[in-house]
Amino acid sequence: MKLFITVNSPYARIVRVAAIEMGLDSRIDIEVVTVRDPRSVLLPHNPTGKVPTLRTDSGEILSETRIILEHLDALQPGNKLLAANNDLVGRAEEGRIFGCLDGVSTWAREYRRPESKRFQWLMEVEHARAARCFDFFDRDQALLNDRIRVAQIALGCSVGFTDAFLDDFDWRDGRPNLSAWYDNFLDRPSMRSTMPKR
Ligand SMILES: N[C@@H](CCC(=O)N[C@@H](CS)C(=O)NCC(=O)O)C(=O)O
Repeated sequence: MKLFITVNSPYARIVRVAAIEMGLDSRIDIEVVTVRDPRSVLLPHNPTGKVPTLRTDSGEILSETRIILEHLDALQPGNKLLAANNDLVGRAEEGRIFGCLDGVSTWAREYRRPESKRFQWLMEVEHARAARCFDFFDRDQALLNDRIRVAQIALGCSVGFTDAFLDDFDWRDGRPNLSAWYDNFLDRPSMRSTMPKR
């Protein structure tokens, strides 16, 4: 299999971390590509131009983090990392975390622009969304105390992305549980070996 990534994409990182935790990483070649680039080598494979993209062993091109995770989870014999269809509590958790990540990604995209070109209203909306979600996760003992699954991996990558790229958001402030959980989660080799690069 081949996984197309950018080194700082939190979505691609979720797939990379999950692949390591599933023991599938040795079966996956990683190719670093550019995005939002008309000459990106990804475009002939995937017209969306988005990472992560996975080329499967049978040559299918899969986009969207969750669809890629479903494929990988089906390939591995161990404990499944995605919540099962009938596990509504688990699916609700995953939905909240991916929704939060969509928000912090939007915020970071705006934050990368020169200050005079930032859309202030959008920055405020996304700041408020991230604060609400992080407060919620800080109180979610079931999430923070559970074994590693996709929800925990997505949370770790969302917090890691926030920590690396959203300097104006002191996400640890008032969130001791989430903060301690993240520091502990960061010790996993899968997280250490996929750190974003500023
Ligand atoms: N919904 C997608 C989001 C993936 C995504 O937005 N990836 C970003 C990088 S973090 C990307 O490829 N952006 C390039 C673009 O928007 O053209 C998923 O779940 O995989």
